[in-house]
Amino acid sequence: MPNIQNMANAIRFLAIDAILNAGEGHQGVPLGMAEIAATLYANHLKADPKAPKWHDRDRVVLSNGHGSMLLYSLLHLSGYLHMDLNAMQAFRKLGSVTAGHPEIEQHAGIEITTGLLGQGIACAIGMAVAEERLAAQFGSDLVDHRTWAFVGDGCLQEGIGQEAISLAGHLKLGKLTFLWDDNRITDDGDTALSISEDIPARFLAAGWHVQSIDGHDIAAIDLAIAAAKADDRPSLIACRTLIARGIPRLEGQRGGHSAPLTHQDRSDAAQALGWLYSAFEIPTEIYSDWTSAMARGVNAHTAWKLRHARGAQRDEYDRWMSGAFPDNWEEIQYQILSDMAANHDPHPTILASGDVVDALATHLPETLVLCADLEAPTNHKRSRKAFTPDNRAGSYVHCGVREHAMGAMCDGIAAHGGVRPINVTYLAFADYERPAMRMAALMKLPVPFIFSHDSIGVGSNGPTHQPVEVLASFRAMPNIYVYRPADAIETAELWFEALSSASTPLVFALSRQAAHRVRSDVGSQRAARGAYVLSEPDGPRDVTLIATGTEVALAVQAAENLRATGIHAAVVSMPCWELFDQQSPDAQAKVLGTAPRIAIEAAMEFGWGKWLRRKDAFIGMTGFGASARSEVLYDHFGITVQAIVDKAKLLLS
Ligand SMILES: Cc1ncc(C[n+]2csc(CCOP(=O)(O)OP(=O)(O)O)c2C)c(N)n1
Ligand SMILES: [Mg+2]
Repeated sequence: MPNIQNMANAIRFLAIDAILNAGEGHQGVPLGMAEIAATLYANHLKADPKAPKWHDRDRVVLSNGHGSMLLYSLLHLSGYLHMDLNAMQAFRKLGSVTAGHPEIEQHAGIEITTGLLGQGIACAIGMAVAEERLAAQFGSDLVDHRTWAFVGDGCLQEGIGQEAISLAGHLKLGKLTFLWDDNRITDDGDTALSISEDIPARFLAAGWHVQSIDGHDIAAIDLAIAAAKADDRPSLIACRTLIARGIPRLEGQRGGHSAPLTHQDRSDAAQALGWLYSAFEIPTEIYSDWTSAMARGVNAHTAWKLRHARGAQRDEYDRWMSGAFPDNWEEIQYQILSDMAANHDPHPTILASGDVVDALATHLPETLVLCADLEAPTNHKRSRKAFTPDNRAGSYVHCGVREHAMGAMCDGIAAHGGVRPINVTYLAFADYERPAMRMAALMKLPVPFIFSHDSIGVGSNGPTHQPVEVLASFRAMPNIYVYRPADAIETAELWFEALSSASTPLVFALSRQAAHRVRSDVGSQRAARGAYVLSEPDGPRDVTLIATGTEVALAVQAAENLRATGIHAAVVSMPCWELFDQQSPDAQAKVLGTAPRIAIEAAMEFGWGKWLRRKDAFIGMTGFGASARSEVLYDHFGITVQAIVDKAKLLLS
């Protein structure tokens, strides 16, 4: 039997030594949660440290990411190759795998990036959803793992925490367990400064299985974890702990969180806990205990490999897990595009996206749509069945009005792998899930974020629902692509581009109002170039009209009107700046031309200086929108064919 108390103390001293070595860090979590973590690893966790990306491993999320040394110590002690002693000594140093807060490195055992309190637990819920969906598809022989999240007081104070608790309870995600570090201390000190409710009661009210224990009592932790596993509800284990336990000066104190450690603290702790070893020294017996504890996971992996090898659904399982497309993917894309092209009627681009996603329900059954209570206006459910406690094979999650948790769940699903999440709501509500989108960009998770109601074209719902600054704000975010397609063909082309993305999340800004068809050709994938010449005039260009989304149709009409007056206007459709950025300077120059340019986009001008020169012009919004019908608003704000024609004449005069 492993000595779990020694295993826990090894976590403590690795954390103290790494933090002393780095000169800073957060000791509160690793010292306070050492027994909880050691018991989980010793007696329950299913993981094979030599195969960190084994698909059927339990997922461990450190939602209180500031306590990163807890995770790094666990990964080191349990034998993850990339978490050797050098990595412990490089804690917080440039380029090390042991960054200040955990950053997704699954080959090293770090499942996701955490550090924004609350994000991690919502990601964990996404992981638990992915597990249930995969198990329903492929059976428990191939898919049967748990999700464990270490949770701090801060995670449970954040609004996203409550969204996550509520939805996980509703979905009855029984293989999910939160281990709450109930130390009653946050950065400011006693939690009584800012919170007075009964937190376990919130979980109970949401349908969770709830236990409260002494978080330093190994036998109690062990029993509680066993009970959590046996219960079919998601479980909270409220572990009453002493922050920074082991360092007499800081135990239970505000400074336990992250006050600078001293060598005196280390020797006091060593004396208090009977730790006789030098910095970064772990006795062989303790390493052996960790290694023998991990044998459970290693053996489970070996047995899994045998089941996988003879599994009837192995090929399809491998396809889902690798993110590969079906063999006839080219034909499927061609068919979807042809169906789009056959219909010339104006069509809202959100419905065009819905058309694509409906086709994907059969061709890419690994897609899972998450929508925040806007099923009818976004129309991405259609033939999909709801994912519920009774139907884990469903491919549509009714997330309710919980955008932030929904965004983080998509991150968790993408990080889990095997299932492709699709996030659906309105563009004006993107700000409610922006932290999750930023994390997707930072983690390089290729999540499509589908947004309808992308401009004043929303109409009389008014300015609250009319995003004017959101496009610019996402164009400013690194590693996220903003797509604003002009019509159904561009929407489909960008969908195929999005699905081939391996490391970039995508923002689809789609229209509620009908978008006129500007394209009828199939197979050119022109939108994937980011910007392209939609129509070139007969003679040399006098002016270049550059537009995005529904404003491309206005530019097309304006170019025709200008032709009647003898002015040669080219029209450039520019659905994605980031894709256009990747074109060669030559290709860009050919598209943009040397003639005066007018950009047209029903949004703020911010950022357009990238494509416009000093004497060029912009037609768009200069402030928030208003409440009226869409056509009235386009007139009112001067985003019209006539305004483009007038501006072109002015530029050329
Ligand atoms: C969204 C977010 N807000 C604020 C912070 C800054 N922060 C990091 S840890 C912390 C206190 C968290 O308290 P708790 O979760 O109880 O951690 P403990 O002090 O117990 O380690 C704060 C405010 C953060 N990382 N993320
Ligand atoms: Mg705390």
